Amino acid sequence: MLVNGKWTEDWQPVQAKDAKGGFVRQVSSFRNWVTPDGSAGPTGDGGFAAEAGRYQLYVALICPWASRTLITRKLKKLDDVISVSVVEPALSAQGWRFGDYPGANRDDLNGATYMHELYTRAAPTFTGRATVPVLWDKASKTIVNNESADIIRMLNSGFGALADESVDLYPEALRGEIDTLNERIYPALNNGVYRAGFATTQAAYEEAFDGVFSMLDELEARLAAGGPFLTGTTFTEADTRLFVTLIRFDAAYFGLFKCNRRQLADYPALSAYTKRVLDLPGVRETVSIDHIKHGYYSIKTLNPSGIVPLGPDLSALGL
Ligand SMILES: N[C@@H](CCC(=O)N[C@@H](CS)C(=O)NCC(=O)O)C(=O)O
Repeated sequence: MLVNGKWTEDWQPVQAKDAKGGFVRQVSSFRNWVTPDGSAGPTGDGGFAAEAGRYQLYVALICPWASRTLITRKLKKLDDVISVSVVEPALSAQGWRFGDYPGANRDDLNGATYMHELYTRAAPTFTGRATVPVLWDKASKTIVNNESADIIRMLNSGFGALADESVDLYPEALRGEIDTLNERIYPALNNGVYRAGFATTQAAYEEAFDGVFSMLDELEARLAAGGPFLTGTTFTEADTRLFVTLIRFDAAYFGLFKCNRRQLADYPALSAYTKRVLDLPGVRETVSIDHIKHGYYSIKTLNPSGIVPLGPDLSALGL
């Protein structure tokens, strides 16, 4: 991680634990918002007006949080408005790196080799982890925001007519229900798989594992009874946030993170739902099972040999 703007040690997956040995995710630190007129958003400072070509998303295709932003960019038809840069799937000793791995690219915009260089460009004495996603402002050469939950909201409504305004992923009438779903699904499932995978005690692992499968069981029942999406007929950000975890489940979390009571393939309603989301225009392009497998299985503390599994067979999803 970075300490006072200097890279200090080899990258480690877990740098913070709670009292019971549970994995604790770092809180995001850049919280400005792009708005149609550049006024300040719910947090941070103003000065980030929506403009075509002004912003770039830095992402990893292995990362579920970054993938939320990529899916939102596609669904809001912001491809020509916001550019994208993809890091290599394997975390290097200095964290995310730009390079020639297929599907990744070099950082033509800023000429950085590592993601952490962008953090120190934005904040020369930054202390913390250099995470993706990052929304970068080319005009003021700084990070607008590095919290995906914020970024998907600003891609939904901060770009006004530059985006497809007929698509609303956080509609007024469904906000209460979306917020409640997010607040339950994030700790139990989206982050729950990480808490299982990175637990350093048996008790922390078992607690996270139980939370993951109770939530999957609940969502299976919900989608079997209703649907086609979480809140009914409208696809919302709650679906984006659930999908990014489901699509990684059998390829990474079942094996590497020991979330192995059942596979996604054992849940008929959740499998059909995952395929439905994957088939929305543009979504499949945001998914790279190759990056997902290489990325997760490169985490040395969990997989010292670095061997990447050949399975599972994801042909039922068309992958
Ligand atoms: N709160 C952030 C979390 C992002 C996050 O944890 N990203 C991970 C990849 S999945 C990361 O970049 N980790 C690098 C590190 O921890 O050094 C968000 O949702 O945007």
